[in-house]
Amino acid sequence: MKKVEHIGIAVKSLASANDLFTKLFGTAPYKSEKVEREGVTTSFFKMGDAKIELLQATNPDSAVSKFIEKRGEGIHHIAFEVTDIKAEMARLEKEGFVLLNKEPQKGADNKLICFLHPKGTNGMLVELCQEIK
Ligand code: CMX
Repeated sequence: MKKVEHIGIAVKSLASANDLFTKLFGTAPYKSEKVEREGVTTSFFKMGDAKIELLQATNPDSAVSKFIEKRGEGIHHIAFEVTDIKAEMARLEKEGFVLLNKEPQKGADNKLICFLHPKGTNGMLVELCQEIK
């Protein structure tokens, strides 16, 4: 893995969280994007070489809805940039980690992504992501 690409934060309201994080960081989000398949609307802030992604659920079955219901708002996942996501998925599966999907999926911000189950990673939801060229 190359670096922390972004940290995902689950929020109830993207509009009010955007205001709050704009005040906190002193800079506005550079983009907002809906990811239908994941049931989320996101916004992104630049933070040096990494990003902060705010996530609001778009439906009650979304992973983010369930997360907020069970654990409240807060850090939802940490995403790591990889060069070759398929190779990294194969390596991690061999190491015994539980991949949430067999093939890379199209995620927000022009990325191919794959999540690892948090039960196998000390309670932290890990996302692998590779920039789509
Ligand atoms: N971090 C840590 N633990 C988490 C978690 C998270 N983000 N989300 C769920 N869990 C925990 C729950 O607290 C629960 O723990 P307990 O059994 O101790 O109560 C356990 O995982 C199971 O949770 P659940 O609510 O019953 O939910 P599911 O098993 O249905 O799903 C998970 C859990 C991780 C497989 C699911 O949330 C998932 O597929 N996540 C990946 C996809 C995702 O999060 N998409 C949104 C982001 C999209 C983007 O960034 O583009």
